[in-house]
Amino acid sequence: MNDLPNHFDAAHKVANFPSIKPRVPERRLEERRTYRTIWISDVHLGTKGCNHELLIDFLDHTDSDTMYLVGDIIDGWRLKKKVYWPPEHSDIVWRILKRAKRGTRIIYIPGNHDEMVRPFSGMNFGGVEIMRAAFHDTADGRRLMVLHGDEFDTIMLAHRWLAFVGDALYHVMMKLNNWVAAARKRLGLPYWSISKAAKNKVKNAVEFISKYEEVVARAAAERGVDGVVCGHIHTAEFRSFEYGGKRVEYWNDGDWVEGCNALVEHADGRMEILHWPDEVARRNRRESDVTPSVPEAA
Ligand SMILES: [Mn+2]
Repeated sequence: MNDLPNHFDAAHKVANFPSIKPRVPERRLEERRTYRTIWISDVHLGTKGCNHELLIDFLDHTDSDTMYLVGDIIDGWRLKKKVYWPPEHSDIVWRILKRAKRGTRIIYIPGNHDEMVRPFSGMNFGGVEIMRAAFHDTADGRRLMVLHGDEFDTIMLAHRWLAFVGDALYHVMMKLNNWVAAARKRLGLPYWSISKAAKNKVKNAVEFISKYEEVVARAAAERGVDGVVCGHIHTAEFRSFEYGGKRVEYWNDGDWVEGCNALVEHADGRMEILHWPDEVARRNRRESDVTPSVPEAA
């Protein structure tokens, strides 16, 4: 437990917010895009899998009236085994608390990896409201149910074997993913997720995801809402279903381990899944476009 003081120090720093400064300095507020709502989930703070660099970049380039943290924000399962908490993870917590302080409504719906937060549902910590699930009304009048999504795991019993095989394989793949990402970065190549590419090729995984999406959408239809927003399966997606002549939308906000996605609602109620590595690549291209060309020597 020689890592404990370090961990304690992180908690102490968060408690002393905002007297402390983040290690990665915040960008100017004027540079941010504003949305009505932002949903993110499956950040897995406390694990090496968390892509904190891209998430800090995302948080520094966006703002919203409301922000939903749709579960698995902190990975309590991994932290129980081994304490891993780099300063950038505190920076993320700092940025979320700072948003709350600036007036963003923050709703934190714990998932299965941060289930230790679930008993605090109904409470408010430094402007962060903790809820078991929520209903969100879009600007154009749709009612969406927001939950993490592990609630449907028991219904997916037939696919349980996949979860067992998946977990072991997943950690091997994540280690490989970090290694490839670091190598690609050194070579100046854009971020690319090995596990995401592999997952797309595995037929069973595709079937599992497809079935999961149907189960969740059906549950939303049964509750009479217009749609559902969830996370959990690390696969950002939009699908439209029809049950008894009524349209039901399925939105998954993805994750910050593999895909690095966020779901956003624009001022008019239009929703969009952002794939942040693409947004960064686009921004870098724009920046290189505006760089004046060096005149050639005569
Ligand atoms: Mn989960």
